[in-house]
Amino acid sequence: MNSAEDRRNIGAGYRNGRGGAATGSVNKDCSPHPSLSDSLEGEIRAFLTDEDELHTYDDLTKVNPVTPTTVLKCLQARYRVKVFYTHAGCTLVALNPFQPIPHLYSLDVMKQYHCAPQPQEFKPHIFIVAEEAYRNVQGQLQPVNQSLVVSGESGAGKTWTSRCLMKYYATVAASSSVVKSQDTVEKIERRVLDSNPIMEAFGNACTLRNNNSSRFGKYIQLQLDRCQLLVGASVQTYLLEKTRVADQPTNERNFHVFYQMMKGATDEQRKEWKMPLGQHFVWLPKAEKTIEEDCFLDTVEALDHLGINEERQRQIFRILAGLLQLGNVYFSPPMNESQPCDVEEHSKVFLQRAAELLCVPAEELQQCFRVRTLQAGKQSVLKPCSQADCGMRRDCLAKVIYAQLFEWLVTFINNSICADKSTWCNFIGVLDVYGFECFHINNLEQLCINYANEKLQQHFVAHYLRAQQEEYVSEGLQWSFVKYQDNQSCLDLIEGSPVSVFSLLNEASRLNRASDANTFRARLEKELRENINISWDKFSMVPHFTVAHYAGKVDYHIEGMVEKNKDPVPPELISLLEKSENSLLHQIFSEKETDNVTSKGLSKVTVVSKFKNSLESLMKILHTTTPHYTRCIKPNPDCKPLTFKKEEVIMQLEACGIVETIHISAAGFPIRIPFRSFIQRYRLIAKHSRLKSQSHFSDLEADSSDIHQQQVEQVLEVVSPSLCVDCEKRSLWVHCGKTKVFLTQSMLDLLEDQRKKILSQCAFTIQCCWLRYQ
Ligand code: AD9
Ligand code: MG
Repeated sequence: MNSAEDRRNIGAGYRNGRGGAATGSVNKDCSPHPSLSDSLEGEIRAFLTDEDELHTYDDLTKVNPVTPTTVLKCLQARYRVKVFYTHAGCTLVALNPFQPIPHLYSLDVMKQYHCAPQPQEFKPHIFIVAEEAYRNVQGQLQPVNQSLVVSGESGAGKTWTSRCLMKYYATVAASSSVVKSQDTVEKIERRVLDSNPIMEAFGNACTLRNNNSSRFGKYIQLQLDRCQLLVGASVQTYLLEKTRVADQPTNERNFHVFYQMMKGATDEQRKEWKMPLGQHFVWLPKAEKTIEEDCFLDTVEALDHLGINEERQRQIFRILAGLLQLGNVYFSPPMNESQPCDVEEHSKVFLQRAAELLCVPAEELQQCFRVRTLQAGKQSVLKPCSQADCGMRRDCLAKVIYAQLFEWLVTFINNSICADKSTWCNFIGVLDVYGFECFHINNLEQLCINYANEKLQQHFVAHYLRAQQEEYVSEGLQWSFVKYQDNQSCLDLIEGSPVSVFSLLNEASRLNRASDANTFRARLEKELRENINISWDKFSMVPHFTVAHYAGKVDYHIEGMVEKNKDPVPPELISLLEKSENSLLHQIFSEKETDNVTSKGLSKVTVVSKFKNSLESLMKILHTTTPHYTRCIKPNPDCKPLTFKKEEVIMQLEACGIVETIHISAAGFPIRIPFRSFIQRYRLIAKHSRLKSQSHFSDLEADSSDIHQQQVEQVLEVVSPSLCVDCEKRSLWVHCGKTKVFLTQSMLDLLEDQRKKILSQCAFTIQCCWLRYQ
């Protein structure tokens, strides 16, 4: 290692991080230099982390040096010895073991963390985060709501962690509170936990990345009463991937609930749902694959617990069965263009079954797919749909029904678990949202997801910097913050006004004509070319744009983006559903005018506007809470137990901002050295200079902060005399707090240079004396 790098690394042991969590404490590595005769090499080594000890480091910010490589090595060493949690300053890093580790989450372990006077002294664990949040609510004079933000890529363990957090609170904050549902009396914590299997059955699916991938984001608020007992909860969901119901990516599956029905139905239900054994459904790919989540009884039991009665459940499952039948309906082109398409002969039976299950007239259902009603003044004109349009209208019907059914379920769950406002006073929110996504082909969904991640990253940065600033204040530093180059310009690009990707998308969506990808690309380039976060590959044949996100560059394909943003629903479909004799379907489509579906079928609010609004509400809530961050990491792409792939992990560390956190810490005074340690290490600089000038260094062993400050000043005077006379310049390099010296990396380099020079001079003198003596 070269000396410049050595120097850069030296201060890392003092970096700002979580206090008291490291078992392999680097402070011992930062012990003072014992005597002038120590060899320089030994001196440097003393500051670096011993690789054999890496697994003992409970906090990544204390690994020395803090670089992506050492951070990675530390995590790998810990994973090897089955330690899955590690602090990274104010963040917890959770590595997915991909195998059950029951003893890690047992009731006893929960109690241990809950009852410990200082849980932080135990090994890092998600329960530390949970307990910290719980005590934060409790311990304040003015209680403060808390948010637990769980992030990471698909399959990293966000949902697993969120469930774990909910179980923790359902255990340690269990109340005797009960709710009456039908003829049973349920404990509230049971209901809150039962919301999970329902939302996962309807909102999760088996994908290439994760057998139980959440296809929506969620923020659940656990409501606590004055005694800190759990008395209720409420759930907010974000951006359900409804396209999956009618279009499953290659080698992926539809939502779990369909497979649960197929596998778990009784003979009677099969008959009712028109799902004979062995029936092939186009929208149920990979039906032969069985996964843990395919348990129909678990879902039914949870629906029972939440108070969804048998009749309602029957209606729900009949609707779902109707959708599966729809997927088998195909259309054949007409003999001549003026005629509507026909339903293919072998599909007719499925259309008939779908109509029966959705409780709508089969003839009208068929007509809705085949014919479009155009309004020309007061007159309605019927226009036959093309074969492709018929298919699109069929898919659209399935998507709108599924999305509205999901929303109805979430509302029902909320009504069932939400406590009366008068009974709760604080909440702990758990946020489980999709991580940053960069696929081979990215479209509107990825743009929204990555935009959400930009928002969360901005929130994280602001919080992290605030935590730093608080330390400056407690140390009595008068210092205004160096502005950190944050991701605002990327957010401006995506959502800003007057022009941004979202505003241009909305503008194109409002135009009542088919959108052309190349025209939209040209418009983007014309309006946004000044923004440094957007670029285009001039030689690409595919209309696209590239956004430089904080986590990396992502290429977005434009084809279909405007149409997805409009998300139009033909009005005929809505009118048909309003007429359904399935009272649930009827209720969903007639009672409320949903955000995106009016009775005229036109989109009122575009997808990005709706998403932006819901995200803004979320951010408002997050800003009023104390956040706690958990970054889940997927150690290998194949979900193999206990397998650690370095390339995978480093990419995620970068994408989820761990490396960024380290960079941010370099924006202020990243090196904080307690006075005593500073003097012990650098007093030789002052002593050496005084020796030369034959003046005196106040080498007093004292606890007084004044004397310490004096000694620090004496050292600084030697290293850079000019700094001591120019206060303004000095304040950019170094500050003395009440107990610590705060340094920039450059100042530390200067000190280390000076120190090394003196040490080598001494070594040379000793060598000369030795030779002379011989
Ligand atoms: V996605 O963005 O919804 O596709 P998540 O939510 O990040 O993704 P999930 O929580 O579903 O991932 O975890 C994936 C799988 O990893 C789980 O189904 C578990 O089998 C496994 N897992 C995750 N965390 C743990 C753990 N702490 N212990 C054991 C775990 N297994
Ligand atoms: Mg998930």
